[in-house]
Amino acid sequence: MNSRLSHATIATLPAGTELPRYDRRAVRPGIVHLGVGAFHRAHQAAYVDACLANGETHWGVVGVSLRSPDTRDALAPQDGLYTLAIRDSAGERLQVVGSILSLLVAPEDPAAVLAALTEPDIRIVTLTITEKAYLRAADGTLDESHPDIAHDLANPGSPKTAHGYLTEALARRRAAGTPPFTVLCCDNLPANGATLHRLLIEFARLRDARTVGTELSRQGDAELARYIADDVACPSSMVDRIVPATTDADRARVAATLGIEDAWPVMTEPFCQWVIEDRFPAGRPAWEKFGVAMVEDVRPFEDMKLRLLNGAHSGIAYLGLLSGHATVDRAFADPAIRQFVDRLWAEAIPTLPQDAGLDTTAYTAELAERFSNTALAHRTAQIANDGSQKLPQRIVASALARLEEGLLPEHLSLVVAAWIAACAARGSALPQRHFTDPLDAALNDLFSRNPATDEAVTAVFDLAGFAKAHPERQKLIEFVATHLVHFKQGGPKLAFAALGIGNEPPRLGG
Ligand code: CS2
Repeated sequence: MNSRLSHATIATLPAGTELPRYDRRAVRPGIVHLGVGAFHRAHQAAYVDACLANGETHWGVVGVSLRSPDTRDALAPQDGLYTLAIRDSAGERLQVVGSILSLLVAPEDPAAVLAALTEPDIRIVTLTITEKAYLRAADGTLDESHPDIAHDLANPGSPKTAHGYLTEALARRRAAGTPPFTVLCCDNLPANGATLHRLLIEFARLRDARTVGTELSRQGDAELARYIADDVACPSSMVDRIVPATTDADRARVAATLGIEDAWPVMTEPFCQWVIEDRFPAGRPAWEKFGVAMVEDVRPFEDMKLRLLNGAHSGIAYLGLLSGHATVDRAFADPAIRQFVDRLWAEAIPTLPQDAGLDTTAYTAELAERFSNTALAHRTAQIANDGSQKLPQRIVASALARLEEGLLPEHLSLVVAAWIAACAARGSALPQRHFTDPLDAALNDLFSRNPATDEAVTAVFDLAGFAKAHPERQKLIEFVATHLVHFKQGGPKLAFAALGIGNEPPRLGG
């Protein structure tokens, strides 16, 4: 196979491959996306592709990687084109997406990223940078002690963090009299837009503090925090599409179908959902024409997704790993895990807004189907990454909500215990770096001291900031510690048995 997907070769693709239905040369950039990984390419970039095909040609995407050059290296020789492989038991549908017009690697050229962000035509900046890149301290505020924050405050013209880029770009736009862009967070954080807005304001306040009395402040750069608070819109959004990491086998299969090579096709499922708070003072694509729900309040949808989909995902990941299941569909086919997930949903559902018209029955039925998609091979180890950043909004929030109402969080708390057990199992039952977490060094240090179980759970809660200062914190710690003892003594089997899961059904008759 010598030929590669690109403008020059796209016409040679076999019939049945969906191609961009617009002239890419006529498309102008209107969106900068930070974090141009597989999820962005399966989700927002696909929605934008539909807008472009509908004639809204001024919303092309400039993709920015904040860390690694890998996506740019794969896509630049392909003129930004890539294949989306939409997979389920019925087979695989291939769609070539053309909405990413150019790719930048921030560490290689921060000035180019800032130049893109200050272009007046850029009216929206979307982000999928993963939970940990928001650099929140254990209490949820901006982690001022993080070296990258210190770096960005000292070097505003060559930042490393999303906060540094956005704030500097907004300062430059303000100075140039260019209206601000709208910042659209697409990560799985609770109230993601409001959370990012708050972090940006905190970061800008630190910047302001450094410029007081200097030439910059005389030029009006001070009070950037107030400008961001008053003039920059950060709507929230709920994004949903399952995107397993692409494997070499996926690459080979897609190349065999296309007849040419794509260095980085993206695997995904047919399901796709986007719910966006409709607050775009600088304009937006007509997303509502392409299945996006533009709403006033995203919160109910966000909570339902984080607590039912992502919460179950984390449960399946850690319990799956501890039970020897490498993929979500295999874990979900395990009767004990399946029963556990049903009970987890039953625990989480009463914590969701009751007056928002959410149909949790239909939602969980659809989730069960999605988790059973054997064509995805979504690895449990992939979801297991960064649990300390994910569990607060997926599991701990619902557990605390139940405790506040005097209800038990027996199944929710088991997911936290399974996370701790899976972290501790690395290096013995699981490979050392089977999955990673920003807290790995601290966790390994803790485990090596062999603390008593309740001490270990308390220390983990402290490190991860779980239930910080919450009145029900101690109760939750006790639930988690009880489960963790079971994991230690008899693995998931005993932990399930203590909840009455996995017991042989009583025999009827003789
Ligand atoms: C998963 C999510 O990796 C994970 O933690 O739970 O990436 C999940 O697949 C997406 O949020 C689905 O929209």
